[in-house]
Amino acid sequence: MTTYKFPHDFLWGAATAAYQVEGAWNEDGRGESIWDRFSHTPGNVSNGDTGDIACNHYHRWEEDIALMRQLGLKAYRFSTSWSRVLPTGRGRINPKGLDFYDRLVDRLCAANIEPLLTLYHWDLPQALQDEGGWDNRNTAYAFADYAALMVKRLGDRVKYWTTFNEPSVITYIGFITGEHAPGIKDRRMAYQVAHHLMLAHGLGIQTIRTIRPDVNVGIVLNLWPAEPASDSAEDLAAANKYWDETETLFLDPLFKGYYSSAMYDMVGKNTPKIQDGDMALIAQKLDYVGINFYSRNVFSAKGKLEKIEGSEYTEMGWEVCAPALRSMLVKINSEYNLPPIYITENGAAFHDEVSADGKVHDPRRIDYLKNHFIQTRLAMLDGVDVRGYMVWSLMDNFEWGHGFSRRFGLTYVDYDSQKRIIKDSGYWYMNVIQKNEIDE
Ligand code: IFM
Repeated sequence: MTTYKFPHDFLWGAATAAYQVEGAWNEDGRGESIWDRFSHTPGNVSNGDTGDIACNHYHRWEEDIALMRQLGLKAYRFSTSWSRVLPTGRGRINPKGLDFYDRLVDRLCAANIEPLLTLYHWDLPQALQDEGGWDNRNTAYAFADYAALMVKRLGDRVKYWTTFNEPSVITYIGFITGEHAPGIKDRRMAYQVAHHLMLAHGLGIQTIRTIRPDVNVGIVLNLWPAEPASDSAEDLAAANKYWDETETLFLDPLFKGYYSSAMYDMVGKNTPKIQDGDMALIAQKLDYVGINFYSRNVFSAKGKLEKIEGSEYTEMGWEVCAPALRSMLVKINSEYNLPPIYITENGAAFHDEVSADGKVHDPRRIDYLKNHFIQTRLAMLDGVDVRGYMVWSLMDNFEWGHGFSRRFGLTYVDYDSQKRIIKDSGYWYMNVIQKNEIDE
């Protein structure tokens, strides 16, 4: 048996996002977001589900912090809803919205749980979308003002500030496939949005640092390594081409200060408008980078493989391949000059149900997490500076276009009664955190 020990200060935690858990979509002065508008439009979300109530975390936050304590979490990654604190995106402040996050942060600190705050997890105020949303450069400046508001209020207690969660999902799924809010299919707009997200990140970092130079600032990227189906040079070239055209879209500007030539070649006439000074803003030094990892893509010279013979797949249709996490961490660590890394999301959707014994037995999720923890530890031994791990997710929640049909939680949520039941994986994770090691 091998035992994998983690550093004593390794930050074990779990993550959620505002629209996926909060509910209370129109309570206490919250404004409409693009996800409210999108999910309320028939046909956009499976089963007509919406985040109107979700996990009702807005009302059950105390119970949820008690749950985090029970799990022994050292950290909690969550996002704030822009339209809850600034109902129309800028200008008029909603004090009740700010109070909600203030109480949440206070109680997390009292419970000795480190709050990791993300400012933007996809829920743009609808009022800003009506002015062009992320296609409009002004939205980046509105984001910086929102960041200022939040850091002034919470910066004395929140030490980790993330600007954006997964800019690539916003770009590709919000603006190319249109499967996420705002549901647009426009390649020109997508790449302009990508650049404005980067600009907003840069402005946000600058603003946060000016107000609170003592906090840590970063961004969260989701990366899907592209791996070749065989040792052939053709397959390798296909995998590398895909990686260069898609996965480096944000890594390059953030950590090299420029967009790659592969990106320009691919984007062609849809190249975004970039103003003088933008790239320097975008490439400011960060205190950390968050990596979200779920799966990999495999390529042959003929294109992306739909199924890998012999592989296990999650309910999302994503291949389970933990070693790809280690090799990807090693790759980006050698290709970029990165700050410390946090795994800010990792987890799996499997079919879960409450058994006759009242428990939720999810051995596949335990295996998934265990193997990914081990691969992360191996990457650390290879020299990658990983400081913490946030499991996605603390509890089952609204999985965007899939509604409530996909369960990622360490905790099962019965959406009718809102009862939370810690799954076997939650108890297993509790033990990992306590021992700070894993046996294989
Ligand atoms: O639920 C999402 C999360 O909001 C962002 N990262 C991926 C998760 C699973 O799809």
